[in-house]
Amino acid sequence: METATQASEVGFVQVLDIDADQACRYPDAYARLRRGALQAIVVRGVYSPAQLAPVLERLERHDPPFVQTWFPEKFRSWFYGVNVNLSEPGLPGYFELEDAFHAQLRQAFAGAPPLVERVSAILSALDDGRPFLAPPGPRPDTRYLFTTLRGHAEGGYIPPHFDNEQALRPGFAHLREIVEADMSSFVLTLSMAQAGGALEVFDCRCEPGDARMISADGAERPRIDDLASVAFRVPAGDMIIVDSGRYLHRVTPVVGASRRWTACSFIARAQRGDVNYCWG
Ligand SMILES: O=C(O)CCC(=O)C(=O)O
Repeated sequence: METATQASEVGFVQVLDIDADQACRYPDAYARLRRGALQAIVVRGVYSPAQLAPVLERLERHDPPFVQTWFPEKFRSWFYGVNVNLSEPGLPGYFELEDAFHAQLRQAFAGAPPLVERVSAILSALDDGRPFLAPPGPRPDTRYLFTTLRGHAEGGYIPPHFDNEQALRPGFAHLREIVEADMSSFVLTLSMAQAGGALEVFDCRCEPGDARMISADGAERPRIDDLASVAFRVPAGDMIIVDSGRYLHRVTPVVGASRRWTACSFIARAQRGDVNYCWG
């Protein structure tokens, strides 16, 4: 097992930067993220550029025909799949999409290791072998989408937020009953923007309960102007796992015509059972 000295400090952020094929040498990495000894883990070479080239070509053609949903219009970004955060209460129609979505994800990655298996195996190695699974849905034989794919067009961005804020969203009612309050996330870059499109993490941390208060109507949001920050531009094929529940973060505007494509999921421990849940 490696020790905390493997992490390096980037600004205020402690980052563990490793190769995907070395993940099993860091079985306590996720535990360190949870207890605040790390803020980010960068995993290199989850996919090679050669593996991603045909995937990207397909995503640009919208092939296979994933269900497409949108961020608020001004963010100039969309999902292949459905984001729980932005969904209606009760997630109408959501669970009916699950089979097709996961089958299409396999099709999109044909010729490369399937995304769910590849990413969950790496995450699991970083958490002492604990599984990372799509959460069970509210009805028998239903399941959440393990992830969503996201496209960000020129000018696309995501404003500053804490992922723990989403626990208050209407679509989160069922997840709130089955996951712990604190979330993290992974972002696997499928293609980078020419410039911008960075995941910028601010030196502003709050506990899950406080993030919920910040999200409440009329509450004052943190001002980013005076905050130190670290911007991660993660190359295609690499993945960042980040304490996005407790740290304020945003995606900076995409510059140039090349789209930023990612797979991104939120992660939390299950309230029951020694497993982690990932959903898009
Ligand atoms: O795409 C990223 O780098 C981060 C995404 C994010 O912050 C979110 O979806 O909440």
